[in-house]
Amino acid sequence: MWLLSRTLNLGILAHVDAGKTTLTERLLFEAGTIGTVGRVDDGTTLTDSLDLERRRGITIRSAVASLVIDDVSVNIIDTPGHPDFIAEVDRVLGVLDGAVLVVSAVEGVQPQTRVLMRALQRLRVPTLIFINKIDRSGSDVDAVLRGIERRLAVRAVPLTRATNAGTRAAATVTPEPDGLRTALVDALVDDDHALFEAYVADPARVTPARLRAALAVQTSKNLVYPVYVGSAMTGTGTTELMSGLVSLLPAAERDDRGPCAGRIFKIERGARGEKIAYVRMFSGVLHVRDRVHDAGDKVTGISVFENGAWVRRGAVRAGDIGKLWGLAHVRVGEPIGMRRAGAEPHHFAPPTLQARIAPERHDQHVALRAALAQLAEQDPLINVRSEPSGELAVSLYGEVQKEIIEATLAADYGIAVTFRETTPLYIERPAGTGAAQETLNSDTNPFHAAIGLRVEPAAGFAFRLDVDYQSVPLYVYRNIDEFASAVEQYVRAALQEGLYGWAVNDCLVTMTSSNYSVADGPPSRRGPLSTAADFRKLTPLVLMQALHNAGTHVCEPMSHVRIDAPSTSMGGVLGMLAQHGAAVHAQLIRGGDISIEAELPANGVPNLQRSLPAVTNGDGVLESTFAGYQPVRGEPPTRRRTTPNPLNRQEYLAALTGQALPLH
Ligand SMILES: Nc1nc2c(ncn2[C@@H]2O[C@H](COP(=O)(O)OP(=O)(O)OP(=O)(O)O)[C@@H](O)[C@H]2O)c(=O)[nH]1
Ligand SMILES: [Mg+2]
Repeated sequence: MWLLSRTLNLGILAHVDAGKTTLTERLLFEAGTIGTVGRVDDGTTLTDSLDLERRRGITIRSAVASLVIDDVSVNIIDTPGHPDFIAEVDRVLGVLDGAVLVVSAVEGVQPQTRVLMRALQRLRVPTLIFINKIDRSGSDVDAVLRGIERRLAVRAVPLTRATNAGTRAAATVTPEPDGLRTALVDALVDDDHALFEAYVADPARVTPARLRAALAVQTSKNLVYPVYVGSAMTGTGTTELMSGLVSLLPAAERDDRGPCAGRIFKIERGARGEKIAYVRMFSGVLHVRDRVHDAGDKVTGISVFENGAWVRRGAVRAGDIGKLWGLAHVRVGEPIGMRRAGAEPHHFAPPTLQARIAPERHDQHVALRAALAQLAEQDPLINVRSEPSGELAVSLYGEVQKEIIEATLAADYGIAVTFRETTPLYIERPAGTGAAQETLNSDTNPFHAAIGLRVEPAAGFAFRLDVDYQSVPLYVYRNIDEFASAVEQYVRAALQEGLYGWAVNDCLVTMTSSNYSVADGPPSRRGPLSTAADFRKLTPLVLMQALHNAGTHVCEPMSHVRIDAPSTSMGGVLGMLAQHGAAVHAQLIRGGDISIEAELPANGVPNLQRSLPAVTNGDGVLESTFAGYQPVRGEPPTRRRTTPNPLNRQEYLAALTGQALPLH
């Protein structure tokens, strides 16, 4: 029924094994969507539905389910926690109204928890925190609360507490009203002056309802983080969490007005191999038979949630999540309907590794290429590259992702593959500032366009136009903004392969001059007319020259690792780290355990992961997070280009025209 007036698109996020899938299952059960509670350990949960997920007991792809709480339809997106699958979380972030960040009462705040919290804050997603597994021995809710305040650096307000934590009898209780009231006032007055004044004037007049309303407002602004405790396994504490979901997070009112706009956040293949795209609608209504994609694809079918179950319908409207059939060309992350600013930018660090991949059977090379293209469509960060040698290379986050790709290719496509060596995915950064330009009708410039570009170091990529509209061919581009975004696209494409063959990041590119020719009349009398192709082809030539003048540093991805292990294995762990050239930053000994933090080149992490069980008797745990890029020492590694190098003008021009082209 659409009759429910509000929808909440809710993400469940956490580090690996915190209990996201178990919590999702529990919420679905409590709300009556499912009649029995499945278990991750038995491979029977609703959201871990892939074969591989059930066999391995981990979540690989995000999955959507739905439940109804009061008058709110809650679409729950259960995400994977393993850092290798962060790309799945990335795509989901942009479609959320709110989130639950799960923290284990035993393991506490992990590096991945911090990565996720930072992303939620950046995107301003209102978030509740659920401290899970209070029934497990070793759980320490107070320590976890301190960890949340200190390591997540957020203002947390516990709304429930645990008794008998660490035992099967663990239960969630609500704090006594006066204590809760004081805690709420403490947490809220800093950002609510009216509340502060009312409280000072007469504490008794600040009602629980007023505090609750203030809490909802500040939660929706990411000023405070309500904390619930409980156990997804036994179900204690989940009812309180459910009431928090609908009272503290901002569910969207249904509103069909406005232009049709949504975003694709997941793609899967149906039973017959057909493509199914998951959309979250932001405004308007999308109907069956609407044409929504540049390629002219038409929506042929739509499913939406009604009372927790998928049903076929003729339309999906603002606030809702829908499954769409018929969009053969759509990719994850793309907008639907009204043009937004193109694909969404990524929220997490890029993959840092690449591996060559080859089919075991020689005759499956083409099939492998097609299969990888299909996987890349579901997972844009897989990024398949055809090496000049004809081999295929995929970018990767880590070993687990590699195993999953291998298993998926075998199970779904019948292709057995081997991965060749895993190597770092280096990047290049400009070493300084460099500029270059081409003028019209010069000996070196065969195109009917003229541009000047400057490249300089920056944090992230940016493009700027520093020319006025008179130097832009406005008969080709509708306005100067369209010109700017076209040139930016040419620049981005050219930066995929820098001086050493690696992608160039962290630079500001400025267009410093531009000119065009017309058949008769100013600015040039020497025609012929400039076309978009002239600008497109000239840009790489000028850009690479500017980059050459700037010079680049090849940089390697670094990882920050934390290893927790029994203290008896300290010597072994330190030795292993030294062997991998890791710089140890911190060592902590607590009870019989050690915790060591270190930094090393990212491509050493899979090796560490492999050696860890041996040096820790199988008791070591390693977590790694991306720690930025550092210039490599010594001879910079190179990667062979897949496109002709514009710095070699003859070759570049020859490739463009398909024949050797003499310069004037
Ligand atoms: N004792 C106890 N075990 C739990 C609880 N919640 C989850 N578990 C167990 O912890 C393990 C991981 O649970 P999952 O629900 O798969 O965790 P997850 O966060 O979804 O894991 P990934 O999706 O792989 O990141 C499983 O063995 C669960 O049975 C809990 O509240 N108490
Ligand atoms: Mg899971």
